[in-house]
Amino acid sequence: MDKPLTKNEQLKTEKPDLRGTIRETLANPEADRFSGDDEQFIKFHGIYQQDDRDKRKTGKEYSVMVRTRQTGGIVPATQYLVFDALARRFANGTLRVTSRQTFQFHGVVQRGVGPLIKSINEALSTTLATCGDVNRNVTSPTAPPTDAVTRAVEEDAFAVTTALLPRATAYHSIWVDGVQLDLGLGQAVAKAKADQANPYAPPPAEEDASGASVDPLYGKTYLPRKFKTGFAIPPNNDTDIFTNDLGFVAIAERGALVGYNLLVGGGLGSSHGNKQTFPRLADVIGYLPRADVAKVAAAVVAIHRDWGDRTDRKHARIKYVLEEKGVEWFRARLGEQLGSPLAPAKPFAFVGQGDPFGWFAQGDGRSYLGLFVETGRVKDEGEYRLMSALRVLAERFAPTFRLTPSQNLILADIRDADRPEVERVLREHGAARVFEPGLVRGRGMACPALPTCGLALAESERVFPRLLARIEDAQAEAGLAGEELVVRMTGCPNGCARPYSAEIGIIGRAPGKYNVLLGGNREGTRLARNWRESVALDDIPALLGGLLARFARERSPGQAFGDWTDRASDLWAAPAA
Ligand code: SRM
Ligand code: SF4
Repeated sequence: MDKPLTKNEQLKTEKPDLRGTIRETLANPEADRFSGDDEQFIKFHGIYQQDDRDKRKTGKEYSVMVRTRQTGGIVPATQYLVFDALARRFANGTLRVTSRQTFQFHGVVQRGVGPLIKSINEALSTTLATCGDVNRNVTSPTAPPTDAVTRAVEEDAFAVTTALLPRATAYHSIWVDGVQLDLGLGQAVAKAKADQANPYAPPPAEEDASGASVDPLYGKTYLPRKFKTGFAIPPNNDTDIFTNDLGFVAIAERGALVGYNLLVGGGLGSSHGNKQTFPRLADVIGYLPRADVAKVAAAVVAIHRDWGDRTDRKHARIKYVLEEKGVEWFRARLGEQLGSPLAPAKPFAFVGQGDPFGWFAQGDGRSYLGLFVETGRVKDEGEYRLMSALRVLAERFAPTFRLTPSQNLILADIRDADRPEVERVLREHGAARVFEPGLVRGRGMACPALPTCGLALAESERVFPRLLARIEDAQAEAGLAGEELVVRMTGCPNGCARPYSAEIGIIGRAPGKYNVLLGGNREGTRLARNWRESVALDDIPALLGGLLARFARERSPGQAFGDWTDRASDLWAAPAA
């Protein structure tokens, strides 16, 4: 007998416009939450219903998380100022830089969600399809486009964003047309609007014979599951391109972008104890000329739409289609979609990943500044007032904000002459730590986990800085101070801070207990594997300290920790326990 469709599939089939009763809930001053089916619909609009897990013992306190869309992490200063004001007015006073180059607002109260989303749209960003069974934010290298190849890749990232944006009309009628703008923000929003063209203007909806609006790519039931797209420019793999469902690796000839190698089938989410689920790196499918990038992106999405598993959400990502049907099968389906097969892939190689820190000349009388943002959280806390400092910098110097895929920040397009003043503002706000994090903290990532994430099994963001400091100490004791080490932590095996593509991955299993993964590499081309299971948080530094000391003694010249652990066969002799 055929397996039944998942509940989410039934919902999408019954109510393809994804409106539910969202508008009614917004209009009801008594409602403190979205409920029932609306909890699923709001995800397509970039919203997650959450509750503060620290307070559960005394009753659930609801709020929502809202995620924006920022292709390539680009945020104009005027738009940033609107986000800053919104975070302070309607959310918890912080902005979270995510591992996919977007901003998240946490703790948004019910009465604030309407004006917040309306203002984000008025400031020419959007929250449309930043969650849900659709293509999410398109990632792209973060350094400002100071050369022709980077500029061209950035353009293509926007072209693919537009090609893969759903054309659902509900979003705009609910959040943009149906909501009153918060008047206090009128001036800031007007400035943001005047500053740029709208990069996320929805493509026009199409109608079927009955006059109902249909989405030509997603149809009525969208995708079986989330879908993620990224771009990378070798030799830097800062977007961790092999972890995406769909990846484009730039191929340049004589300083010009000529096309892309296509990667399909990456994804990291898995569930403890469920062998049907696993992290996977993408396969290299072939080469396409630059002009075909949007067409090929839509064709890959269509294959996921038609072949992904709609009977089991844990098995519904395109990575399982690739794993089970194989690369040759995929190439043949893609050839059918496009009318001809792709050419063979061209050679490419990555040498590392990670963000630039400090000042860099753009070559046009302007500079960019790479800033370390601890666990991606832009906030004011005690003497450390990064949130206020960034507001002052946005107002005075109007830099372009570029969010990185490692949860850091680049301030670009700053006049060379303004460098000292920019530095002074940051130092005056107690934010000196943003300048030189070193190659352990600067490469580290942690997901939000508790108290906001409903899926967290253990802490992550809140314990990560202290844990990393202790790992740094252990590294120094082993005589390795200052060496690069990629450590990433998550509160569950979903993999939001990409621990499976780190040299050391630390993954929550239960409160205070973590699996430790080793063997990934800095290039992001090899997955880390489970080394020890259910280790107490406090025991992790000593466990890693022993390994680092051995690594310092035994490694070959220049060998990286991840490469050493991958090859030290005795480390893997005993089963993970
Ligand atoms: Fe994620 C679900 C946070 C990047 C795999 N992710 C969630 C939710 C929404 C929890 C939920 O469903 O209720 C988390 C919200 C927590 C909170 O309080 O903010 C959440 N994911 C994040 C962010 C904010 C982590 C971060 O440290 O920055 C990232 C937002 C990205 C963005 O701006 O779009 C984020 N999530 C990722 C990544 C990394 C990436 O895409 O590069 C992954 C692994 C790659 C992948 O998709 O396979 C990832 N998130 C997941 C999964 C597992 C999906 C799967 O195939 O099994 C879930 C759970 C789910 O979808 O059911 C999830
Ligand atoms: Fe939540 Fe797990 Fe993602 Fe962390 S990895 S944000 S705990 S879903």
